[in-house]
Amino acid sequence: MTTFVDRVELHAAAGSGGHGCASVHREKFKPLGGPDGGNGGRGGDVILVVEQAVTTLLDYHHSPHRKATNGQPGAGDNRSGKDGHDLVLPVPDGTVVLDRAGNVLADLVGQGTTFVAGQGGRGGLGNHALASARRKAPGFALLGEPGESRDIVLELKTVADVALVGYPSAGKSSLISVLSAAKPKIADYPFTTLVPNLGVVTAGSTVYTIADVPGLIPGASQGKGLGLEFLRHVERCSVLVHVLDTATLESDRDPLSDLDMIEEELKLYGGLENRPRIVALNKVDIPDGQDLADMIRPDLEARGYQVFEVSAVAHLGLKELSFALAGIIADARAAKPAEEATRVVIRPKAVDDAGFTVSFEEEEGVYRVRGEKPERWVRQTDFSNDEAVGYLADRLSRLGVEDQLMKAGARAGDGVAIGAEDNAVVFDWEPTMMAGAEMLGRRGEDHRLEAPRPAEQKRRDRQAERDESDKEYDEFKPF
Ligand SMILES: Nc1nc2c(ncn2[C@@H]2O[C@H](COP(=O)(O)OP(=O)(O)OP(=O)(O)O)[C@@H](O)[C@H]2O)c(=O)[nH]1
Ligand SMILES: [Mg+2]
Repeated sequence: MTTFVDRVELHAAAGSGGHGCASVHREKFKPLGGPDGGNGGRGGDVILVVEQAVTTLLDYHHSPHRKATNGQPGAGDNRSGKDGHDLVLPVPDGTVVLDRAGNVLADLVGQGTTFVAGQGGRGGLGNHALASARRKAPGFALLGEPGESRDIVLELKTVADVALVGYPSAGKSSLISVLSAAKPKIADYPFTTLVPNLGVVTAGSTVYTIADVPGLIPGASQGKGLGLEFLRHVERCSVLVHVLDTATLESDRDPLSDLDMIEEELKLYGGLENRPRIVALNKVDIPDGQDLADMIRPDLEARGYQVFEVSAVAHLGLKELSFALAGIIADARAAKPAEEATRVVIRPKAVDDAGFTVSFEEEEGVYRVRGEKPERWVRQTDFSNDEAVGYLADRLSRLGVEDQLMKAGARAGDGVAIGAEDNAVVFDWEPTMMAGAEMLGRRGEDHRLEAPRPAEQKRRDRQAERDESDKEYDEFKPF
C-alpha cells in the first residue's frame, strides 16, 4: 500500500535578496568615473501550486524543509545580480494552508491555484541606482533583504462531489469500484479502507468524483476505530450517501440504527448539517437483504431520504443511483458562484503599508517605531558604513519619523527601537544629527569640489531630493 499523508508541517524559506554593490567606475585617465555598483538580485519565492496529478503530501512529510535560492549580489560596471529561482512545490487539489496556530491562510482548490508560502527578499540597490543630483557619489549600497521564512501546516481535504459514509464492510469501496474505474481494496473484514479512495463517475453528461472514507463505528468521535479524522475529506462534498448494509450478520445491527449512529457521529464532527444526503441500501442481491430493504424503505422515506436499492456485487440499481447523484451535483454546481472555486485567503497586514506608528513603551523605556517602510529600510542598512546609516537617517526623517518622535516626547539620547520586539534595531536618538545633516552638507557631496550654488538651484535640488524620497524601491527594476 502506498502511504497516504494528509497533514504535514512545512518549513518554507524564501531566498534572500543579493546585496547591492558600491563601486566606482575606473578608466585609465579617469580614475573617478562615477558610481557603477549594480543592484542585487531578488531572492526566490516559495510557491505552492495545485497539481491534479499529486494526490498526497508525502513528499513534504519526508523532506519538510524547503528553501528557494538567494539572489546574487550586484557587481561593478553596473552588473545586476541574478534573481534567485522560485521554488515551486506541487500540492494536491484541496490542500488547506494553515499557520501553526491553526488559522487558515489559504484554501487551494483547482488546478494551478497558487499560494506564495514565502516571499523572496528584495535585492539591495547598488550605488549607481542610489546616485542622484544631490548625492553624486554614494559610497555605500543597500543590503539585500532576508527572504521570508515561515512554518506552515498543509492539510489535505480531498475534493470529491460525493462522499460515501457508513459502517465498515457496508460496501462503500465496492460501490466505488462499480460506479467508477477506480479499483480500491475490498474485503470482508472491517477497516479494509484505511485512507479515502477516489473515483470518477460519468452519468450522462455529468462527470463527478466520488470518495469513500474509512468506516465509522459507534464512538468514532472519541477515536474508536479509525476515528473521525478522515471526515475532513468529506467536508467539501456536495452530497453525502449513507451506505447501509441490508445483509449484516451482526445481530445487534439493522440499517435504521446504523443510520442513526452514523448521523450521531456526523453531528459530533460538525459542519455537515446542511449537506444533502441520500440513502443507498446495499447488498439487495441477498434475498434477506431485499426483504429488509422493502420493510424499511417507508420509514426512511418518511424521514425525508431519497432511497436507492443497490447491489455492488450484482450490479443492481447502479444507474439510478449514479444519475440521481449527477442531478444533485449539477444543481449544486449551478448554485455555487464560480469564484468560490479558488478561494485564497490573504493574510491581514499588521501595519498599513504607507504609514508607521510611534509609541512609547514604559517597560523598556524605548520609543518603538513600527511600519513596513522604516522596518525595511533598517534591514537594508549596512550599519558598518556611516554613509549608509546617514542615508537611513535621511529616509526616516523625510518620512516624518523624526517629527512623530518629537511629538511623542522623545528627547536626544532616548532609546528608539525600529521593528518588532524580537527583531528590532535599537539606537540612541540624536535629532540634531539628523536635522543638522542638511545644513552641514548632504551626504555624498563634497563642498571642496563644488562652488556655492545660486538660491534657485538650491530650491530645485531640494525638490529633486524630495521627489526621490517619494520614489519607492519598487521602481528600480534590476533589469
Ligand atoms: N453480497 C454482497 N456483498 C457485497 C456487496 N457489496 C459489498 N459486498 C461485500 O461486503 C464486504 C465489504 O465490502 P467493502 O466494499 O470492502 O466495504 P467497505 O464499506 O468499503 O468497508 P471498510 O473499507 O472496511 O469500511 C466485501 O466482502 C464485499 O464483497 C453487495 O452488494 N452484495
Ligand atoms: Mg472500504
